[in-house]
Amino acid sequence: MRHDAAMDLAALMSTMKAMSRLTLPKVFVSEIRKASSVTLLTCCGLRHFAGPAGSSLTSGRTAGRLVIVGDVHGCSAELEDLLEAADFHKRSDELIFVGDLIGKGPSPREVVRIAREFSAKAVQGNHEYNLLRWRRRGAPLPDPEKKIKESYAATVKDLEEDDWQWLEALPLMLHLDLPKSPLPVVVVHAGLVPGVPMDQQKPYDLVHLRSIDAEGHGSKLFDAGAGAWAKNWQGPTQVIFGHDARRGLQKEAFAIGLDTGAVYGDKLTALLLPKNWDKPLTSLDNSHFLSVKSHRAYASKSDSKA
Ligand SMILES: [Mn+2]
Repeated sequence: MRHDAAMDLAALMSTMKAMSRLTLPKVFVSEIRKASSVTLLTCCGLRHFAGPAGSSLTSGRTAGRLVIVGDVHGCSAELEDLLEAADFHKRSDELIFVGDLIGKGPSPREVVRIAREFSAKAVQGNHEYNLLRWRRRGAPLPDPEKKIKESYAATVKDLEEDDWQWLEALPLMLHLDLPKSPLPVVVVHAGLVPGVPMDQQKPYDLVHLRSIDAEGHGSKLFDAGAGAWAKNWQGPTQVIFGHDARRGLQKEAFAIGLDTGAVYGDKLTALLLPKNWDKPLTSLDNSHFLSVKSHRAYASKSDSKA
């Protein structure tokens, strides 16, 4: 019996090594390594080796976290780095994106594939919003008359029908399930206009807003009169958002901005929010934020304001 278990372990390690040599994204290999020994061994047909109790294979978080990721923009390598650095555990953690998963960057399909594989939730960013609107008009490709942006054309070619269906189903606003939170928490891509009821916020603002102008209206511009919308937002709903790489990480009284410019060669950032979080988000400390460095710049900040 002991001999069998040793043989099976050797076979398992060999399988793992073989899998590592495949061109699987490292996040999946990492996920496989973290899977419980029972699942791992069952899937390999090796049922009688239980694995060492309490090892890294069997220990999992009980409460779990919401891992909320800033603007990825097709940077799949950085997304894999981030999930690995977060020690993301598919069984207990939940993956959430603040939108702009695609657009500008190198691997939109890969990012959508990771999101779907991990059963992630997400809101639409301005890039998803605009692409979906463009696609709904039924414009053929290539489409010189409608002047679809070059990077959009590449993205449209890259995505498959299943990916489009997944994107089509994304909402503009997501209410997070945090049963112990004293205040509601929502995710939107860009922002909310102070003074406007939640259910009357305009879709355009939800995916484009950056600032509040001198008259108190929403603006997509960086330097409108009253500054960042998040500084002007008085709650009580707490908002997690992206879209504003120029301002980078924002930690305001009722709003947290997570776009740290991954596609521009800066960083990709996640908020690691325990599912049993029971305080205002202002109580989050640095340990709840995780960033990974981009491999390189895939776009120039001067290319576009979006
Ligand atoms: Mn955006």
